[in-house]
Amino acid sequence: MRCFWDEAQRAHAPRSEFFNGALHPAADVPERVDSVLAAIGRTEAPERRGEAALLELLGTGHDPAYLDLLRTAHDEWRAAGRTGDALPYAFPVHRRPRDLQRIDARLGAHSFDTCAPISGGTWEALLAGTDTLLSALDVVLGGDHAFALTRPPGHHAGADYMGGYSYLNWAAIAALAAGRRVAILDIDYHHGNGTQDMVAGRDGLRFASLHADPATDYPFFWGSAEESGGNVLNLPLPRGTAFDAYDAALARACDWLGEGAPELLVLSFGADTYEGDPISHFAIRTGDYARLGRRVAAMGLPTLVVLEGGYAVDALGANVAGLLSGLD
Ligand code: SP5
Ligand code: ZN
Repeated sequence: MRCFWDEAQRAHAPRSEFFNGALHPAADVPERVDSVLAAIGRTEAPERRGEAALLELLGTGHDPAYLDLLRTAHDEWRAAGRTGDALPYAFPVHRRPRDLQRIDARLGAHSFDTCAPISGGTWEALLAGTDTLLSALDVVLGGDHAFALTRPPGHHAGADYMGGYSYLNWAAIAALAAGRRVAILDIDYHHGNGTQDMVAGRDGLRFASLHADPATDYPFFWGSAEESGGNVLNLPLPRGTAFDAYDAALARACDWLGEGAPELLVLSFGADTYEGDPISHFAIRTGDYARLGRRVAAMGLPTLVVLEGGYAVDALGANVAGLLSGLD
């Protein structure tokens, strides 16, 4: 399978995230990429499209004011006398007015948590990630499978908000840019809230997600079974879910997506379903990922795989390579 990755994506390197009342070392570390690269072998650098072209394309899914914040936030953070990563701490929960100038207000207005820090190189990495995504999408539009090594992840980001290590929603951007009937299947441990928000109600797109029950797990406010309907299917699973129950739910999701007669599949793949993941609670084993890949391949669709989570760094490469091997 053709795999795309741009070294400039390494420029995103935040140090910490805030949850459970404390700062923790960031779980989305750059070493995740090294683990994947070592396991999948050859990658291709994407074509560089330039900031103006990328901004125009991103603007079809994301709000221009939000993109402007991503572009300028770290400079403004420094101009405000801060050091380290930009992180919000105050949030307009009832959608208070947004024509705000202060960097803390802008960050809070476009975030739903304190887990998407912006480092000095975040914007550069996001542009490179967009190039990576688009080059992989081109391959899939030509009828083959492709893997976009998207780091940082994307599925928690909505049209105008970041959160959960996610800034740009790779799956939604690809689905919108494809201009075809697209099935989006999200098999990260966490619900793909941003993807759901960006594609719900859109003709020609279907979104199905397998994830930990939001009654017990992040992102809490999205992803219940009751939130299914129209072009959205949510299949929450209990903590401790292992291969057999997971695969049964996956089969159901694939069948439902197939009913939309999709022309291609976007797979939001997170390996944080792995039994050894440090922040998650499913029990998928390394050897299971190829079987999951085969289940997805049975849909018979050209497939774009984008990477979401997966924080057991040592096993991440084998888990990703396993999934990709099942698709081929
Ligand atoms: C893309 C992705 O997988 N994002 C996940 C973001 C989850 N961040 C929330 C952190 C809270 C984790 N709670 C960990 C408990 C550790 N024992
Ligand atoms: Zn996740």
